[in-house]
Amino acid sequence: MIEKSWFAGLNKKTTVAVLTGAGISKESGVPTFRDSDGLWKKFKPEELASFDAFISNPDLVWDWYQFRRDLIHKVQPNPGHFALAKIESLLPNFTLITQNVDNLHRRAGSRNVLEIHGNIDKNYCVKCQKRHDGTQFNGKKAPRCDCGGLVRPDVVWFGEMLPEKTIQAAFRAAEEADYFFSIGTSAYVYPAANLPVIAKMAGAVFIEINPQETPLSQQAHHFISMPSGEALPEILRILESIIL
Ligand code: BV8
Ligand code: ZN
Repeated sequence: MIEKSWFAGLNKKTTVAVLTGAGISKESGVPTFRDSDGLWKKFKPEELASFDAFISNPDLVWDWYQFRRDLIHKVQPNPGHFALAKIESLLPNFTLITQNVDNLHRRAGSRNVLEIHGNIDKNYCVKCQKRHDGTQFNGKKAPRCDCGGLVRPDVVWFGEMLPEKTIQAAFRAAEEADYFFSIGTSAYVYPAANLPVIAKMAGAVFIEINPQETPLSQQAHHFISMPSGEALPEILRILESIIL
């Protein structure tokens, strides 16, 4: 399944960029969005992950994020997250771009993480923009800021701009990558799904890890149809054997 020859010539100077999606957290017990048992099964994305949805039904959207926060706080990073953190420690030029808002990469020890869709543990007031990151909100109702404004999760909803500096850094990492891995993402949401294509067009070796085919699988130099929790430890072992 995974050939050592794919990584021939990879060394400490090699620039590597990785894009992850919800699939890398599946083996931690976090449901993905679009798998058959996914989060979108009951609700449509636009009904939950959009500003209009939040304003028209703040308690429903807030409660959905509370449900996900509570779940994420109970789970652990899995071997896929830990392997990526180890690979980062082997390679000085390594960038991890994630669409996930679940903090599991950082909890596994990854350091250079670009959270292009935000972070579920961060919040801010829609009226005065005051940050409410550390506050532990309990309860199902959308909390209010001391200015009276609604507090929202600091995640990127449909139709919202991605954090400018973060997405620019992600585009740069894709353009400069010698190797680009797309792991556990259905490559359905933009502009994230552009990143692997940008990398490949700029000359990177494009490797995709996903048990299912995606719209990008045909373009990958190597398509590894395995769960990331199995594939990444195997790739780590190969890299440890070739990087001196
Ligand atoms: C923007 C909120 C611009 C955070 C999310 C038409 C064409 C192109 C683009 C558009 C279009 N219409 C609209 C757009 C733009 C839109 C978009 O892409 N829409 C889609 C539906 C077509 N994008 C946006 O709106 C973005 N903003 O473009 O702004 C702009 C310009 C000017 C002015 C204003 C704005 C914002 C995008 C972010 C949306 N936010 N969620 C949250 O709640 O988490 S989207 C949601 O999907 C999550 O963020 C998630 O990160 C993202 C991607 O999902 P995946 O991570 O890929 O997860 P999924 O379930 O889909 O797939 C899981 C995969 O894992 C599967 O392939 C499965 O096979 C695999 N898997 C399963 N098990 C494993 C595994 N893999 C490995 N191992 C396993 N064990
Ligand atoms: Zn406020």
